Amino acid sequence: MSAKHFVNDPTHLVNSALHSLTLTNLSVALDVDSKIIYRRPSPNATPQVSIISGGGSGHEPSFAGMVGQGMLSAAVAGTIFASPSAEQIRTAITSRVDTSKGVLVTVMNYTGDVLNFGMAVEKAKAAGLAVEMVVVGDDVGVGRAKAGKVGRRGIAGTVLVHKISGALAALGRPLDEVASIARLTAANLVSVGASLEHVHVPGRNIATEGALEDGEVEVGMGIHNEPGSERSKLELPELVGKMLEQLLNPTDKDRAFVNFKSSNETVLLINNLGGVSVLELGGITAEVASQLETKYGIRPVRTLSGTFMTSLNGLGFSISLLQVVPHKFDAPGLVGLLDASAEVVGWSAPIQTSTWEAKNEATRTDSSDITQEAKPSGLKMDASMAQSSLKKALERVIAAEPEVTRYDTVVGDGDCGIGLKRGAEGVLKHISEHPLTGDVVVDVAAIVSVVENTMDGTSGALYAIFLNALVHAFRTLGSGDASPAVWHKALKLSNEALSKYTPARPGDRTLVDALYPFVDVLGQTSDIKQAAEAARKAADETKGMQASLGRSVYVGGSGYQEVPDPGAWGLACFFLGLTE
Ligand SMILES: *[C@@H]1O[C@H](CO)[C@@H](O)[C@H](O)[C@H]1NC(C)=O
Ligand SMILES: *[C@@H]1O[C@H](CO)[C@@H](O)[C@H](O)[C@H]1NC(C)=O
Ligand SMILES: CC(=O)N[C@H]1CO[C@H](CO)[C@@H](O)[C@@H]1O
Repeated sequence: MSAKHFVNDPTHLVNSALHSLTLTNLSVALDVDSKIIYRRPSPNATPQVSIISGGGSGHEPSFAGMVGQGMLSAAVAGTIFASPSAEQIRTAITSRVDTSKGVLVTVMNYTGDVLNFGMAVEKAKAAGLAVEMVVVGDDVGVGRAKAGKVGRRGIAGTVLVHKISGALAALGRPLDEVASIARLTAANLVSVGASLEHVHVPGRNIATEGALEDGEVEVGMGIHNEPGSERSKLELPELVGKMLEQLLNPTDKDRAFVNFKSSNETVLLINNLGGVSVLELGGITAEVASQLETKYGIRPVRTLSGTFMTSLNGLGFSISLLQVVPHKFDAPGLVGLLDASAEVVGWSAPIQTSTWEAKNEATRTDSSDITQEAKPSGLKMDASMAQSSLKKALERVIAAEPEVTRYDTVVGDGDCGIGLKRGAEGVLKHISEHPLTGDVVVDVAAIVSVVENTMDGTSGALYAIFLNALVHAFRTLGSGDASPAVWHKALKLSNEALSKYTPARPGDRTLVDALYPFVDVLGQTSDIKQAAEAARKAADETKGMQASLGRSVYVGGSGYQEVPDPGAWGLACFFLGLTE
């Protein structure tokens, strides 16, 4: 359990979080004293049934984050994990929403919430308002026998009740219909959670009793650390298997709260309890979907995955399944109401009905890749001479591996030599199987893809960018003989291209220290021998240079004074090999 928080005063935390909703501007306002988030009145709004929900804080974005067009009209917040008072709720019902078409109060099945919301509803009714209350208990985590009088609790599936009833209310339907659709949704809904840890409430002492052991998962744990049905060490597939069994097994006398029929559509909601990475939630969603299909033949008509109802930063998730059933009101079906637009921060279901219904399963399988096939350029070099020079240069890089590795062990992480060797071996193999053609563009382009596939890390990317730029440069230089002057021009253009992607310049102790002098001297002398010698000298002079970029920056000590930069040295070896 992590007891580290940015805000440790729970009162300030709840109040400021509620305030934040008015900053992100959801056309909502905050009643500070009663901790109510409500939709701002708007003179042109058509009256609709108002929907109020709420409960303890710590479940964000439920409930305050669900207030806005298409969902809740107001949410009442208690302190963390504690019901709001009946007086706060009464204020919300009687004076923070439009009561002209009636009010639906939806609450989750917790003793304190049911009592306080119930008391407020009775008071409002006594005062003559049309109010209905719906209690949601979607959790199947604790079976009938064990739950006894406590009954089923409400968890993340409740959000679907809010969404569907909110959409019907937004269509202007009357209170009895809105309440009835909320009950219909709740009656066809099951959820179950699982967590790896209890959560810590900011400002409270850490309770160590009851903590889960490493690797243990509590199946059916509630959103306030309530115990579930069992604790065990389970891998995700087994865990999901167990959870789906609790949701779907029609012969489980202790559960089987909804009889899912194969003829009915199903909505799947995967909810993050607050502390699961988005990446892991994706992995969980995929596992759930796969088991639903293979074991139960269920392909959900909608799959929603995200953070809808948390338990603070709970390291867990819940699975909810809604059986889609028909209703008799003059409005879209449950799925249509689910898809209807809503302007609230807490609801995230960005996919539109038309996209879902298109069921587009097309993929791109076209494997032709224009970057792999270079067209001949007419820029020529002597193929057999180029082949033998390149072969020698690559062999020299391979031979230099122990030396480069030693330098990199002193000033880097030791992998530079191996990386260069892997690239050189790859190119060597390629040109022995596909000898150079003598067309500069075709030959360099062929090497680029080998380099891209064999070299990784920063230097792999630098070489790949440089060589791609070289192909491009040659292509712009027309046809004819690839003289040293043409090579110089192309190399110079490639240096410029490379410099757009790396700030490395001579003096920074990188491979650029060997590259620039080679290109410059080739331009001045048209003599590759002198150019290679200049690269060797410059690489040697990196001894003693302080690295401001690249591999050596993070390595301390004085090693940089004794050895050259391994990347520069490796490249110099290549140039020297060309001239052998
Ligand atoms: C809520 O809990 C009570 C017991 O407190 C139980 O009798 C009832 O069936 C539960 N309601 C729902 C909707 O699950
Ligand atoms: C789905 O289930 C309900 C009740 O279990 C049933 O009335 C309905 O006809 C079923 N089929 C469809 C397609 O909704
Ligand atoms: C942050 C932000 O956009 N706030 C705006 C919210 O809406 C009110 C009016 O409804 C503006 O005055 C705020 O600037």
